[in-house]
Amino acid sequence: MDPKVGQFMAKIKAKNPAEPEFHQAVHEVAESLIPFIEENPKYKHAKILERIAEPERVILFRVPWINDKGEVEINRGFRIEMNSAIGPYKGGLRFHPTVNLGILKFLAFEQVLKNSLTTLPMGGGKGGSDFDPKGKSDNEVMRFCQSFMTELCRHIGPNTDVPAGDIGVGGREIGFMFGQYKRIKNEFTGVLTGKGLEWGGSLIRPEATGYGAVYFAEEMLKTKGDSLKGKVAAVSGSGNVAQFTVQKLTELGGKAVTLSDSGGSIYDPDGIDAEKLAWVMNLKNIRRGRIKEYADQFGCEYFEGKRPWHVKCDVAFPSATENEISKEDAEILIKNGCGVISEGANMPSTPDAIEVYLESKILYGPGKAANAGGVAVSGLEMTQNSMRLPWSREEVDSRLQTIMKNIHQTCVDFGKESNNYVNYVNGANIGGFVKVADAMIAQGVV
Ligand code: NDP
Ligand code: 2IT
Repeated sequence: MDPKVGQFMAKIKAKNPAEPEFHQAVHEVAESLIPFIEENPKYKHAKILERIAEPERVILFRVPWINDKGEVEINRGFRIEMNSAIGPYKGGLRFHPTVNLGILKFLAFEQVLKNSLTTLPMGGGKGGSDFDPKGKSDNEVMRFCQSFMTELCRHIGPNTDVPAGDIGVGGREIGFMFGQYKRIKNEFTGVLTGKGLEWGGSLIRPEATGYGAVYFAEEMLKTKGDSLKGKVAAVSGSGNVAQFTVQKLTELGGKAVTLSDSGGSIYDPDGIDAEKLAWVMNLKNIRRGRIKEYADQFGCEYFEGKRPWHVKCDVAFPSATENEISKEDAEILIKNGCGVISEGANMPSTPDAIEVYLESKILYGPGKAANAGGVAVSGLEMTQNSMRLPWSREEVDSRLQTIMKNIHQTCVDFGKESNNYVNYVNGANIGGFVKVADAMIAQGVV
């Protein structure tokens, strides 16, 4: 390890103990940025790297609510307001039992650079709760969301901090939270994104992260004169990002052969076509069932407790959660011929999996670039809310495609090595950093 990276990380770990995911995210960025900062001393003198690793504000609160049995339950709520140099804090809310401060700080840290890459004026934030929506009734989810927003509403606003969805937070939860915000503040504003179409939402926002990850893979392949047509893909997860990744991939002539959830993964070598995908959407978004049922329904293999990386594929779209591809998984993927990884999830690859990709010189699009389509269309939802004028599907999709192309180009501009290999990790980290860093310098020591 570069000794300067070692010294920097020792301070980060001492100051933020017991936050391994935060250390991991900062370490990856520091590896890219420290050599760049050495060559550009204005960033060093202004201590920009040290400043972006410290949240501007952390909000932590009690969320009491009453379950269907009439019992009091207590969860913990968080909002990390990480950086507002280039716009209001912006980023999702995650409801999952594993949520803690370190996980949300890693997500907020990544979000700052991701949002900068989108070219839109958005700062970075993230929040959520250790509440587990699984197995809860709609009424329980509503009471939880109302209690969560009763506290959160005093900290957010359309020009201050604009949350959205992430794991465990979709249209249903955004609706309950929006209703409570509006009731308390007596204001109908674009304070959340991912809203329903009838009440301020944007067309294509549900699709945007998955579509964007596919557009990004297509851009990477284009640099090799290739495309997704005819490619076989392994996709993990079966939630929002996974579903629309499969949809766009199929539209572009590729074939998705896997999906997963926390129970295990399915392998359907015939491909998850539009009809099967519609069935999955009903299973996951309406019936809220397990992916195992797909194997029973369509007569394919189910691997209990296993991730999907052992199957033969050309492209992988990790779309479930962090650290879901280990070094061994990465080696198997590459041995089986996988040459493209486009990360729909945030930080799905462990650091030594990333090392395997970079050594093998495959096309590797890290999450903060490849999954930025979601927050980008959230930014477009904010624009439409400000204008009080919705755009058509074609308009939003075309803007999304342009944004993904621009992000790809930024990665190439900042990440191309002397041997012409594009290191998208360096490209995304440095490309995202420069705009935020220059804005921070212009705004003084604040
Ligand atoms: P959803 O809640 O819609 O779906 C999450 C999926 O991942 C589910 O299939 C879930 O399975 C699975 N999953 C979640 N946690 C785990 C775990 N610990 N182990 C195994 N499987 C797990 O979330 P999204 O699709 O919105 O998010 C997926 C990823 O994409 C996350 O990393 C998120 O941060 C990232 N992302 C999301 C964006 C968005 O716009 N929604 C934007 C950019 C990134 P189960 O139901 O069994 O828990
Ligand atoms: O990780 C992410 O970029 C998101 N969950 C989406 C954030 C947003 O504000 O749309």
